Amino acid sequence: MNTNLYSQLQEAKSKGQKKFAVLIDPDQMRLGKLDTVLQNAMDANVDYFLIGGSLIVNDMLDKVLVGIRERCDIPQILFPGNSFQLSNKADALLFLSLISGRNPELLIGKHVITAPFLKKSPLEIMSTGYMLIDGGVATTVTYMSNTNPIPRDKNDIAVCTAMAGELLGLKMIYMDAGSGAAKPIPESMITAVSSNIDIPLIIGGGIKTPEKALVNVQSGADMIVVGNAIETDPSLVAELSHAVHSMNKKEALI
Ligand code: 1GP
Repeated sequence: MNTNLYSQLQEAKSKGQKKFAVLIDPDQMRLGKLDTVLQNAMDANVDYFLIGGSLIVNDMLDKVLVGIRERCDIPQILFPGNSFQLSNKADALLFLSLISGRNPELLIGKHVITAPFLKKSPLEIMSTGYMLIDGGVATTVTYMSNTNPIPRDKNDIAVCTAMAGELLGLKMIYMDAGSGAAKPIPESMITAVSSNIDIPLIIGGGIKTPEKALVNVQSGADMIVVGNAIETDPSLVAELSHAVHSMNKKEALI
């Protein structure tokens, strides 16, 4: 098990290096397609797999984690949609507090329930301030969380929310327009938030092109997450990963 992913992320951030993660929803990903995605991810030097979904309706979680582990060494980070999506077969867990919402269950309630399991677990726990941003359509996560996303033109609310998360001691901020968002998070909001916090900033939701992935890291994102677009077209992994990592090459040349 890999137990120092957070220090790797902090070090990468301090050097201006960008990370690319592929989101695998165990429900959506048929094992046949998983093979293609894994091979493409290894070929393209993908940094992490995020494993999770808002609504896992079958028991594929452990099967997918073991299937990935058998085939490759890319670290697996759980991105749980609820407190049942836990497994010690992953490397780490995004311990999410939904700080854009005002649903106490997702701010602290579920955390109390899962704490005894996590305290004993070998998973690396990464406490993360999770912020939903309006992505132009009602996404599963908005409905399931029973919260309102931050309006996409309210950069000041996003900045203050992220700053509060950092001051509360959360280790990362994940701004998400929701899986399958029609509109990804605007660059101006990414710039505003990233220039006001010192912890790693993850950006996801509705990113479909290498161009948008690149402009997001140029705007200050430290990690880009893509799910849907890769489920639809697994060959996109290479271009997306290359776009995110192209910033690292530029940094190295300076
Ligand atoms: C969703 O940020 C992730 O939580 C990824 O979104 O599936 O739209 O790429 P997509």
